Amino acid sequence: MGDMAELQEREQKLQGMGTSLLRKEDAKFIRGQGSYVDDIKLPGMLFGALVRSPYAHARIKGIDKSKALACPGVVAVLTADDLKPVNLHWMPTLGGDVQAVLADKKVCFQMQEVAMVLATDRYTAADGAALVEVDYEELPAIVDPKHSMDKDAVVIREDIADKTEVGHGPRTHPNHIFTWEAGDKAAADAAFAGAAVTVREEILNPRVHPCPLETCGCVASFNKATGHLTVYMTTQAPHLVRTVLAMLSGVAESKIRVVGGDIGGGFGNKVPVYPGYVVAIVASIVTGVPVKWIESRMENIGTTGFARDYHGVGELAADADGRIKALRFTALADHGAFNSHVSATKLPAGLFSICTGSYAIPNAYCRVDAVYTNKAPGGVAYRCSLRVTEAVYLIERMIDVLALKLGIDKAEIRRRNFVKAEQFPYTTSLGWTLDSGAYHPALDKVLKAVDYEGLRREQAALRADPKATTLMGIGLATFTEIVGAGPTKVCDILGIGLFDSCEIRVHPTGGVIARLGTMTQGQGHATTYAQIIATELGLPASDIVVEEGDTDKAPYGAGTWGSRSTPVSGAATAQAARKIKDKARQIAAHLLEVAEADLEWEIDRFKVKGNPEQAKTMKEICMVAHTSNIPAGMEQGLNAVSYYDPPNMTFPFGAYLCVVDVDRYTGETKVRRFYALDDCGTRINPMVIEGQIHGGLTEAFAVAFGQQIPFDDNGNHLGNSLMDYYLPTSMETPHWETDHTVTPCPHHPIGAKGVAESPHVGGIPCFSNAVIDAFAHLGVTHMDMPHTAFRVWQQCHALGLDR
Ligand code: MCN
Ligand code: CUM
Repeated sequence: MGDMAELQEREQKLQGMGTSLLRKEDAKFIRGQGSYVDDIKLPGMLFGALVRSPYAHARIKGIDKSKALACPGVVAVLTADDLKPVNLHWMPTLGGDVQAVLADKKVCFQMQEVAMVLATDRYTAADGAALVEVDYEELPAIVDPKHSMDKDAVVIREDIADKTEVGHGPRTHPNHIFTWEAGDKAAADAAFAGAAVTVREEILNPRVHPCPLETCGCVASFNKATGHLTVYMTTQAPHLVRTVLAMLSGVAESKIRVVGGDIGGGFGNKVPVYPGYVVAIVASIVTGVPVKWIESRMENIGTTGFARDYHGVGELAADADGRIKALRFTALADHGAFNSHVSATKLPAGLFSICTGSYAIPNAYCRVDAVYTNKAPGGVAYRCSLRVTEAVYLIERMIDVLALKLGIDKAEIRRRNFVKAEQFPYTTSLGWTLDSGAYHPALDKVLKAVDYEGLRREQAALRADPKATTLMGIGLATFTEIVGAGPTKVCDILGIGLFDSCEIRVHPTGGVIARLGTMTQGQGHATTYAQIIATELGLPASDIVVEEGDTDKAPYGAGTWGSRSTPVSGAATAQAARKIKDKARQIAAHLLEVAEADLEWEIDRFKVKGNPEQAKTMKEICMVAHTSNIPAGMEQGLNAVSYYDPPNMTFPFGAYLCVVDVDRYTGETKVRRFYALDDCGTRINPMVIEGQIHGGLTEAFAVAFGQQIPFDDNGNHLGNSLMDYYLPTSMETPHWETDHTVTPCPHHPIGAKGVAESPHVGGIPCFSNAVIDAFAHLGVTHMDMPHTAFRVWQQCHALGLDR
């Protein structure tokens, strides 16, 4: 017993994987000691403010800078003409397109960047921006993507009008970006033709915006004497940005340093390279002094990476007992005026092809047409795993529609179609190999926890009661995610494979510093990567420092998005630690004068098998590794680096259930209960996971019940301030109940899958399904998000429920 207690104590000291270690980074955040980009103040720094277009589509006939330049404190006004000599008026996007840095002859969306005013302080820069006079000639705007490819549609992108493709295959119209197809159309059509039942529904994912608390910004500092460029910026992918900047500016990549610093939320918004960054950099190169540019809230919501705007039609074919035979999906994707969102070269529709979900669907076909409109660019951002939100929304909505048509219970129809445990690894009809899963036990655990049968009985009783003032809805979502981009043979951006990295240095006294290619924005990486190393190396997490985001220090990686940090850099971390452990084992064998095979690892030390008194702790080995007492020919030190190219994506999954009460007179909805079971394989830090689930569910709640970016017919943005755009506070946010199962990832060194986006991806259809389920007995099969009180009331009113 004494031994057990001692082992436990040693294990506990490490605070390794599986423990809810409090977040190491929070000590500074809760004391207000974080350092965000706007906290950076460099001597002689100028401030940039952007002049933006009031029109969604217009020609620029002239720009008069004189009044702005006359304003005391204004130093310069930059326009596209000023960027032309350095060839920086256009830039490549992470989606294979080009984007105007400052509008060149015309603007293509409202609030597009037209000029930057540089001044000695932020207020003067804003005053100067108001004084720049731009002569516009307004053009008709295309707002509805359904009209982008009309015969007589106005050409939005004259710069590429003649191009037969923009990065992703042939174009059929000047406003067409690409067509992406997956699956076997003929086989799917045949399955539909022979099916006992088919269902069809228009499925819209409205345009939304992640709206992180900190807006985007940068401080660019070019040193004319050394030729070095340093950019402090809000970025989720500092290394990719550095590469883009090198391509753009011609400055050697070794002389460019991108520093991420602390980031107040990214949620996908901070992946792209925005014009504001580039103009600030040019301004610093030209003036030789540092230049700061920070977005306002309205600029952030109005111009930076939005999400979704997917206008789809879903169809399922099934036999009479609800076994799905085929899935078809076609969508029109509104990408705005430039195809600027991050997308792997071979995956222009992201990972949409995960849309077969958790189900064994033998035939599937999808087609997505992406088009330009006169709206801000973007499309993929917002805790989405790259179009997985749209995919999961499609399948989880459609399976409910099918259940309704057949009169089968919504849990039962899922159970009948799940990929079974013994079928893994399971290759879907759209080509992904789901590595592992245990869908039936997850769903059953949830149904039992909430007493599903009891809830359905309560619902039936309420429906039978003519005096009932509320409608009760029960929503389910049993989703499968795809995260961890990704295998470099499948995924690259601008030709760079999406591997990721970790470098570990162990110091003589056992302190460790680890540097990674990813970039935390609030996910808790300083804590969780340390926990992986703690368990792997037997050194306490408290003494392990994690550094990300400074490209001069960290090894190359593609950054933090698509929940890829754990699947890719988490694996690199374990691999690097294992290289160090291998060397430590050699040293231990040398010290103990035994063969390596005679050693066994125990928590924090190597012991001689059968002679447990003989042992060397990792701490002891750390010191010895820096002396002459190491095996002949071995080099000193305990350092390693790993570049990890994952063999496959990881496929976390979950079973969510939501109970919602709808007031039939006002359309107000109240989430009575939300139960979320997630399976992300091995859990590194249960508390951090819980935090991620709470955050993701809250964002799902926001999307399902209130967020949308509307435009009028002229392309005027109708909701880019927090007066209009819905951000739920603790008052509106429901209580979250969380649960888990653990199905380790078979191809990941520690068995972990990503988790951060699951709650968003799975949460949205769960809420929608709950709201629509409240009306299911009245023949309602679908309602579009967001389910605001007004919209839900309209449904009640149409059914005569409010009388
Ligand atoms: N984790 C764990 N065990 C696992 C999986 C994850 O303990 N099996 C922990 C990780 O160690 C990490 C966190 O959970 O601390 C999230 O890990 P992961 O799922 O790998 O996702 P990333 O770290 O790559 O985060 C990216 C993801 C994305 S794409 C968006 S969008 C989003 C999200 O993270 N943006 C966020 N969550 C966010 N949370 C905060 N606070 N701020 C954002 O901007
Ligand atoms: Cu799709 S939002 Mo996240 O992947 O940065």
